[in-house]
Amino acid sequence: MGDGFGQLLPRTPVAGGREPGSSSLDVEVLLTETDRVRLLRAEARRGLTATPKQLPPKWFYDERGSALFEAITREPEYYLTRREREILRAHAGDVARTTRAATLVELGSGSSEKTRLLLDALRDAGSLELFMPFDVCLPAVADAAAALRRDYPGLDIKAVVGDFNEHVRFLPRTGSGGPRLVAFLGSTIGNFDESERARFFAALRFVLRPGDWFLLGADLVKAKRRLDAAYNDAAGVTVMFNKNVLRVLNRDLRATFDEDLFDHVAAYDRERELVDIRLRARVAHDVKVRALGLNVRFAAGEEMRTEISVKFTRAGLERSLRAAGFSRARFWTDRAKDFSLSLWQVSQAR
Ligand code: AVJ
Repeated sequence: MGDGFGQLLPRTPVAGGREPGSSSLDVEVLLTETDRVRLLRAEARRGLTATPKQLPPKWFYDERGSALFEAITREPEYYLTRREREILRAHAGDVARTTRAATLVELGSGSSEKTRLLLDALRDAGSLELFMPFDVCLPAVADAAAALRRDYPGLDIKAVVGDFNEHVRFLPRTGSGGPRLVAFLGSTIGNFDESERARFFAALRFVLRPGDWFLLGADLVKAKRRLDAAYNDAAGVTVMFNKNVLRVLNRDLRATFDEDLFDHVAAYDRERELVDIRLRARVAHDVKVRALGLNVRFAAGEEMRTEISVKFTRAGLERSLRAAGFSRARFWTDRAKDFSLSLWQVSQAR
């Protein structure tokens, strides 16, 4: 991994070679391994000494966690990804023709698999020059970029490893200065609480210019039974995903978490319109976090929050995006109205 802020790693060799000059592939590391561990240390200390205990969800996503999340998206109960793909299949062409984007930035891109629908549409519209996948997980972005490079020769791909909360301000502009489209798909926005969400939209609005666009994938409020099932899949992949954060702490902070002493707990809270995801200690026990010199005491039944997954309504989304200075261009759902994809413009009146 990289070792300097903003360092440009050498071009990643791609199996099968590359045709010189056909396209370029770089991974820009805004969050180095050193930065990542420093941030993990600070956030783990804060979360494990707080009452109630909590850990931010971005720490699920090491290489194993990213793969486990991909596996969740294939589980029958986890409808989100399939619904979003249905909407993209139907409307990627509308997005491309409406925005005529020259740059596509994808925040929290992971495997960038659904993004191909957008890339295909933008390529057909003839406007796309640069694709920038942006994720906290270096292996995930590097692999995604390498795969895309093979399939989209001629497209510039600049992969960025960063924490999008902190690094949204580094959005690039192509030489031609054409419109930028920032895509934030998969309802990752659901991991933010109300104030984090407001801050994120405001920061994004601040870096966008008139003529730029924001495409948001957001899961919608629905029956509790379906939401509970989506976050408690029968195969137990979500359990492994949730507990993966403990492995990350064990490896990177030399902690002594025992996965078997915790249960996965996920339930939709109708009042707050979010799925609350936790790890509950089965018995009273202590965990050492050696890198922090910390002894963490868990009571029997004590719950530590590892994630929230907020569910949205159209009205709620419009309220928070308008408040941040966006105006709505389009709002789509799948046929079952489970999931939303919406396209926003920077408001002119400011
Ligand atoms: C990647 C944040 C959208 O909230 O549905 C899936 C993560 N957590 N199952 C979600 C997740 C448990 C997912 N997001």
